[in-house]
Amino acid sequence: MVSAVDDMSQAPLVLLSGGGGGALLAAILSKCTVQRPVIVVTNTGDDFEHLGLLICPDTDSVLYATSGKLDRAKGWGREGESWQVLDAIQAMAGPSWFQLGDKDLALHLMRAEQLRDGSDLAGVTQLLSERLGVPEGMIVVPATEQSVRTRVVTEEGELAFQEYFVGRRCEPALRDVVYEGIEGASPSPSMLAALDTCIDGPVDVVLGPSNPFLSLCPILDIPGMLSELRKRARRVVAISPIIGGRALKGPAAKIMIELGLPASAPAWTQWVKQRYPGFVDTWVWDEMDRGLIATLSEPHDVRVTDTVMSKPGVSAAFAQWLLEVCSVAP
Ligand code: FO1
Repeated sequence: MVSAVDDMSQAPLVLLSGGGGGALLAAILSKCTVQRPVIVVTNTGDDFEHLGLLICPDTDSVLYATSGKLDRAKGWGREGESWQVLDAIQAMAGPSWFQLGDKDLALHLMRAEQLRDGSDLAGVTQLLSERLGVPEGMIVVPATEQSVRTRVVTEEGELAFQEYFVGRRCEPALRDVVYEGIEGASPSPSMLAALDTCIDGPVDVVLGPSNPFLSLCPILDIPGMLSELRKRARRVVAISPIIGGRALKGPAAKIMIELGLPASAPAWTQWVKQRYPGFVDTWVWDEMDRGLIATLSEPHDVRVTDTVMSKPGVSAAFAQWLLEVCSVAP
């Protein structure tokens, strides 16, 4: 189990994250840990076994993003990567559909050795954080120690997550999403220990601008997760991954349409609220969607700001704005 950070004298911000927008938000919050420690809880539903190695894509995207090593153009993997091992695998007609770069493989070999030596997922993630240079004051912790595997039910049948996401580039229309093994999972003990280390009042929880179906549900649906977070949280804030009817990256908008929902910030808000009643206090939408607030059928605490973190000058301002929102009780 990860030993809790000793200097966590202020209540941390807890960010629930997938690998895309959530990892980018984790990266900007990693620069603010002097103001407030941050615990990033990562989705494990994308994890799978490949070439005999446990691959944890969302956890690794957060590790790379917060240590300044993410390939930002691709949004996953390490910058300045080389591909000699993948080329050699391909030359032997091996499984090269999932691209593991040489440096990324180094991380995977270290993870494999640590797991074989008896470390748990949180422990190996903590070790990798230290070795990669994730700033002190930030803890990255997978949501659970148990195996949760996202599977998608599509018009062409059921697919394992990476088969759908990478193998089929999210093309088959989605009908449903299931999280195999989630009934037997429980919130990570290391996450709970980190939450309980704070001595200066309650934490604030932020649902990153991650895909709700593929990245946030496999965290929030873990039995006990909602109540463990809610009972410690002063405020729960959810950031819309939908901006102007589109997701900046990934299939969130496409999936909403396939599930019969409009791809819009209000529809995302209603969906999250219906699935997790009473969990979220404050909804964050992008400036572009300000005009849609009036379309909500009942009053919500919607806050609007510029959330497109790739725009110059936006990310630091967004982080400060978010810290401000989270600094007071709802
Ligand atoms: N995404 C791809 O689209 N193609 C890949 O070949 C690929 C390889 C890969 C290797 C390591 C890793 O940590 C992530 C990788 N991803 C790849 C991203 C991965 O599929 C994630 O699940 C998505 O980022 C969704 O969060």
